[in-house]
Amino acid sequence: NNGIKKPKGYTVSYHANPEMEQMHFGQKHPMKPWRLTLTNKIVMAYGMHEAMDIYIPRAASSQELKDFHRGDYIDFLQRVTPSDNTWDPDSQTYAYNTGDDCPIFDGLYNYCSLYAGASLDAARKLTNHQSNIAINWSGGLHHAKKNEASGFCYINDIVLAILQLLLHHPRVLYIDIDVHHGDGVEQAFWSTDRVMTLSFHKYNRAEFFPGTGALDDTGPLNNASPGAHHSLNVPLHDGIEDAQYIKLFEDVVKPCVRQYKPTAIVLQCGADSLGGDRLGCFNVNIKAHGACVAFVKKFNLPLLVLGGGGYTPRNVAKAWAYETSLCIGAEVHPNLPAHTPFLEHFGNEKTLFPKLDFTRYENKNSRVYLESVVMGIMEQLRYLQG
Ligand code: V1P
Ligand code: CA
Ligand code: ZN
Repeated sequence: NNGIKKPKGYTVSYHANPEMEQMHFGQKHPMKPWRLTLTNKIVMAYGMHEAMDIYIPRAASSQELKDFHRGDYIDFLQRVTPSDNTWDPDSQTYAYNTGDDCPIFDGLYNYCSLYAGASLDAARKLTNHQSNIAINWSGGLHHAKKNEASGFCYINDIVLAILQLLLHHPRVLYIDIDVHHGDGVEQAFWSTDRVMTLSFHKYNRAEFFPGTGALDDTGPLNNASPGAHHSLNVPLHDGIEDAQYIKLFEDVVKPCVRQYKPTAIVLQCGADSLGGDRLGCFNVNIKAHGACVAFVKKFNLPLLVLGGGGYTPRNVAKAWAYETSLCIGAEVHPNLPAHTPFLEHFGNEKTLFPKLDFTRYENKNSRVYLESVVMGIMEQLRYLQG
């Protein structure tokens, strides 16, 4: 089995329900649940499943979804079908912000309850000490709001999983390396100090989705609110490169952990921050993306690892398979195993670390700019109790 062994001294659990991989958002929609099949095939081809506890989690119940979401929204998701007319002529919108970004497709409710069920299962394995690092690549859907869908996200599995962790943990640190701002998670925990949210993202209020996540959006402005200074944002420009991204990540995450002292960490690993992504605009390679996962792992705290965005499926699958190997602490050969299913899908790039396409975005992040961002974060951290 390629000599991949269970890690010594800790347990990694992998939560994946293959039922949701078949779902379709529609022909032209960038979100392809099929990237999860590709990820799992690479993970299995390397024999990584031998080193982890594999779970096929049940779907979350509607009651579990309502722990965060409003009842009428969940009831809507449960009963709506593609043929229903959900257009509201008064507000000139579709119900609950469904539409082009968040279409109503066949099996939608099943899809939502499956990825949420997987994140809840993963969080519970952490809280009952059956796992030290729990992985759900189908989760990480950070834009969903209490009462509406947003940016390809319907149910906020991250919020549900953090609520589960909060039953046992006094402080949870949420880190989000998706190229988009983790607005739904930030909003859900905006006024509490029991969760610190930290998102790295491309920021341009007018031109890049969702338009929130400025450096000075750090929680309620009223210093008396416990949430003040507990939402952190790292706004970036196009084209950030490997060395810059890794240094920035470490320079920000390390002081956050030192000051906030979380007892568990949730890491959203959206792979649209990779170079060559169909929606993203960074120039980050798979090794550098993985370096963030490896860095967070070193804190030795209960760790929930989630997926998120990622719109060039062959790169998403390689990144998440590589990051699975980092969680296990296994060295894997850079060439994809010859027996990997769909190997033909990868064309000439039968390696975990392909040369990504960096031609589209020039690097607009100067050293001075990144230094000012780190300073801004440090300023916020000084408000926290040491
Ligand atoms: O920009 C928008 C909205 C639609 N406009 C009215 C503004 N939507 C983006 C949504 C991106 C969602 C990212 C999700 C995640 O963070 C987590 C899973 O990765 C959008 C884009 C874009 N280029 O930003 N929607 C679409 N493209 C889109 C394209 C084709 C079909 C449907 C949606
Ligand atoms: Ca982000
Ligand atoms: Zn994204």
